[in-house]
Amino acid sequence: MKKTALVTGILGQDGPYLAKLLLEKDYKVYGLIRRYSNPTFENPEYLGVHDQIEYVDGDLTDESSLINVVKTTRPDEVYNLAAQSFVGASWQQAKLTTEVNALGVLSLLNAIKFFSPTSKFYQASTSEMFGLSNDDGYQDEDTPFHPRSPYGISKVYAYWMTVNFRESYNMFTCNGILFNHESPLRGIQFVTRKITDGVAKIKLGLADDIHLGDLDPKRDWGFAGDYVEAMYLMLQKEEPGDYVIATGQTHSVQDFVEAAFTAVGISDWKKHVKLDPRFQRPAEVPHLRGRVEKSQARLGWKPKVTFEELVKMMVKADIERLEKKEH
Ligand code: F7E
Repeated sequence: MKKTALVTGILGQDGPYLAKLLLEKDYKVYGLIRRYSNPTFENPEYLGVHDQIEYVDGDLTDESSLINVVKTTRPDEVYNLAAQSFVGASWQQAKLTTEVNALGVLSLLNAIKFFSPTSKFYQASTSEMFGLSNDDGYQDEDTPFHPRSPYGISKVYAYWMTVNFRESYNMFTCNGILFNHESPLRGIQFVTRKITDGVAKIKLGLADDIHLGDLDPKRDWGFAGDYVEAMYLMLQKEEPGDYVIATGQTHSVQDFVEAAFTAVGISDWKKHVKLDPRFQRPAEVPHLRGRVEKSQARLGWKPKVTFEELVKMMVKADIERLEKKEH
């Protein structure tokens, strides 16, 4: 019998990468989608997995829809990747962010508990939960949380609810505490894609500059395609657990900018970058860097794509996209 997986957030960045991995392992993949008037399947199409996913209707803010989906699919594994995931928007839409990212997880866990209690559950937790907690400059599974945004706060709730269902009901639930992970499928409002799309446009003569909020924040950036493997590995373990997934290296936004301009042979990046207060956040997370000893030792997981390779991959994909559009 084929293994089955239900993936929420199937139209985002990670969903299609995870679906590709699971399909290669011969899973049947159900992808949860919200009722859009105009759904865009661009990301699953980009990875060539659109036709192999069975889409099911449901919304994290509607518990009855989740019950219906869990009851009818009874998946072996549930990967909850759906979220209002843009930190910057979470101040303006704090309640929506909480309803989707926090209460939505409670509803999904309840649906599993009552209608498919043996399903293994993966929760997309995040380094944004650490926020200001820097310890010795690294964060790991034991670092205390100090979230800095409504987004980070909503994810702390979901993290603990995931732990609590494990401890209270003996369910197989895991948190993957993923640090920033990027790819050509990254949404355009996130800083990496904003930069690579901007650099591609400047290179092709379609724009003059990129407006950014801040060049100083440091992030531990990895490749989304590598990170979905860690999600899968967590659910294959004998025992459930919580794992930090990161590269262990940190770079500033400015480092990313420089690398992206270098990738297209432009050395004078300062001419093209404007600081714009509209993109600053009310409270910033200054520095993130994950310590990955636990996931390397217990999952045997290691990132493969380096920072430089990631930047080049994204710039190249954006140039190709724009060239395709032009012709
Ligand atoms: O910002 C700074 C910004 O929006 C990165 C999400 O996947 O990763 C992501 O959250 C940094 C921040 O991602 C601009 O202030 C400067 O310090 O790409 P981002 P994020 O907020 O780190 C975590 C792990 C998640 O869980 C989230 O869902 O870049 N920054 N200037 C800017 N950021 C944006 N977006 N735009 C700017 O102009």
